[in-house]
Amino acid sequence: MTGMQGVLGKNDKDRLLKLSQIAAEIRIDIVNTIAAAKMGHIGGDFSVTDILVSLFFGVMNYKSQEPHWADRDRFILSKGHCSAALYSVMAKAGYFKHEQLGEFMQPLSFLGGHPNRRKLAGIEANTGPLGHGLPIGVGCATGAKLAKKTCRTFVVLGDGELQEGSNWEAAMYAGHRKLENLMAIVDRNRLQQGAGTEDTNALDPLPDKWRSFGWDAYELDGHNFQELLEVMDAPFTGKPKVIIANTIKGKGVSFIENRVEWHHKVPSAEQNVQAIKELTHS
Ligand SMILES: Cc1ncc(C[n+]2csc(CCOP(=O)(O)OP(=O)(O)O)c2C)c(N)n1
Repeated sequence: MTGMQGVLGKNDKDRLLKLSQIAAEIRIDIVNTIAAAKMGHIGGDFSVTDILVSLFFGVMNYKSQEPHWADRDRFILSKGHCSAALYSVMAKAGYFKHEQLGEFMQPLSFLGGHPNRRKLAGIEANTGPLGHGLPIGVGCATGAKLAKKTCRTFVVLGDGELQEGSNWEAAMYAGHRKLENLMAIVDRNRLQQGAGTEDTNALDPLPDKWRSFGWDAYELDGHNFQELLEVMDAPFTGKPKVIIANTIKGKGVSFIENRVEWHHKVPSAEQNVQAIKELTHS
């Protein structure tokens, strides 16, 4: 399967509806995947789902049956603890069989708690230690630019993750090199592990910080597919681009939304049933 962009008319109703249907299915897959493993990061998986769905089913060029295709867009999930969301999206995109999601976090599985490029073709970078994805993405984008390739690099970051200084070294260099083929998307759910970002080490005003590093910065609703696609799909601007995507940690399930303890809490059997009920009727 290739990226689905262009399959539906750009920004038309059907296309947006299709993306929200896919996102609902992905969230159900995440619940089932984490239930089977009894481990995972459900809050951050749900906040980032619509961003990942937009990229994989609306924007990026790739061939899931030919994951090393030279001209593919590069994708890095820097907040690698949300691998259950990435694997659910990759299964739906055809990188591996849907039933293999049941192997999530089993001993020696190719679907480890954090993405591993040596275990799953299509993963571009091993992530999990926060603060590594953007520097690697800068390397990918620099390489593509030097090789005069048209492929783009997309990096998804957590907002808590931005407290790692390595991000700002990478941002500074990307601005300096005018890496217009690089896009960072910040999953701005305002929670990190155990606390709010603004109580821990405040990030606001976040778009201004990126602009001062030479980036074009956009702030939008990270659960609105139309807003996401419009910015993600816009032509190159001569600068790297960042989307501050305002999201809700746990989006889609009432008792998980915006609750800090759900960073990596695992639902009970009854909570699973309730979660799937809510996601099915959303
Ligand atoms: C360098 C490093 N320090 C600490 C951790 C442990 N850790 C995993 S997730 C997380 C919170 C990250 O918060 P955020 O980036 O906002 O992710 P989200 O809320 O979207 O899940 C922490 C501290 C880590 N993975 N890497």
